[in-house]
Amino acid sequence: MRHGAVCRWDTSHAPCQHHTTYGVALALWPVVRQHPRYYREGLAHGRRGTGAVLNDETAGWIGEKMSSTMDARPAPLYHDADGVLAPDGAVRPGATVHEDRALLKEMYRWLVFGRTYDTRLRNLQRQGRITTYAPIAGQEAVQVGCALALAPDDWLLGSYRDGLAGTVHGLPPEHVALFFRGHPKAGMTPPGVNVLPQQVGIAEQAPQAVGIAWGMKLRGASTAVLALFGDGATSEGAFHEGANFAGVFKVPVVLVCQNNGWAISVPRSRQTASPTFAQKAVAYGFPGVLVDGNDVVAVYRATLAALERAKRGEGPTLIEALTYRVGPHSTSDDPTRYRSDEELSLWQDGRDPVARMRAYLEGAGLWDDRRQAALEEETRERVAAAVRSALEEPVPPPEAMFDSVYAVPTPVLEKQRREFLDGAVQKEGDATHD
Ligand SMILES: Cc1ncc(C[n+]2csc(CCOP(=O)(O)OP(=O)(O)O)c2C)c(N)n1
Ligand SMILES: [Mg+2]
Repeated sequence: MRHGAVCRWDTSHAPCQHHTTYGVALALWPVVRQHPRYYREGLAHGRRGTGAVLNDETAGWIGEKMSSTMDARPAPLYHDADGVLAPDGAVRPGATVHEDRALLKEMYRWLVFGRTYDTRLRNLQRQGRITTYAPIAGQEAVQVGCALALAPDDWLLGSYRDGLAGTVHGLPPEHVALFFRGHPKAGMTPPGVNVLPQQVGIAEQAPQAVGIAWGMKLRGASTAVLALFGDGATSEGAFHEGANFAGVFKVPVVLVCQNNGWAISVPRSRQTASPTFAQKAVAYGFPGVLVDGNDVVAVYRATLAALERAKRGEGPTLIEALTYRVGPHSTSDDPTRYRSDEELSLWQDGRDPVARMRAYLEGAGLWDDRRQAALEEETRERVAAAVRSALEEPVPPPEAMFDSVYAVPTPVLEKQRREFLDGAVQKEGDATHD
């Protein structure tokens, strides 16, 4: 493991025993595959444990298959991305920051915007002015790093928690508040903004993104698609269907799994037995990359590399961004019932992505208190304007739910609209009669 890269098992980010073991296993592989006896013994060992059971015939068959496919395999598909910024904002040993200063400051501005808007939206829900809310705090670096790597013509798909990424990619910020207000205008993305509406169904973004990317490929476009989803989404069929199609048709898509440790109250350890989510890509025949999701520069680089690869026609990439949701799953959740204060403090106090970037910028002489005060003032105004716009948007009549479903409404939809309106008239009549 290269120095500074992220390790899923060792949170200190130092070279760790797991990687050493992994390395030894890989080094021994040529020996093992030439000696079917080792293979069988290994399988017998597996049988004594809780692993899957294979008979000897199958084992021999797998041995032959593996030998031929291993020889043809060019390079390992899974790797850890190099980290750039340590949690204290220092540049990791061996790393350099070569990004443009303006871009680095833009990253920080968006991180601060994300944190400020998030706090405001949580408060609005508490005041009963929006219906529900899924906080982003702790995950800002993934969303900002990914979205800034996109070209304006690329497409972005995200979940209920990915409004910040959408905003960075051009969605007017009031759309996020409108979404959590349950307002249909949230789904009406302005023309020219390549962001699909936020959605609650988990993992659905994967096959949708793959479909869009496939269309781009068929048209010979030089654009790509990025889909954001959570660790829990990888247990849905839609994730696997999307990933499989992406690999088979080699489409220009980047699938980004925000591993924030939890799927509501289900911990990562109950979501998968795989050591990483990133390595699931290997089974689908494309690269998987694990990146420190709280290091905005590392996320930006890993995403940019994956997008460039997609645009060169080399196919999809799965990125696992290791991060943490410091708030509740949603405003109806109480995380103190399923996770410890120690775990929260480890991430909230020790690995905050916003503080990390500020510390880096200050250390590099690119930021100071005066700039911070000006940014906070400007951000407060931007957030206030977005909230005002979202809350002032008039509530449409209920039958508006039939509008904008299709460009040309289908006969079934028209029938439903008529029935709904007749029912509404009927109810009014009943009420008058009473
Ligand atoms: C298809 C589908 N199944 C179940 C749910 C219920 N659900 C809502 S959020 C959630 C957990 C998602 O966890 P994860 O993918 O890790 O995303 P996170 O909320 O952590 O960002 C589930 C199961 C849903 N919204 N959609
Ligand atoms: Mg999650």
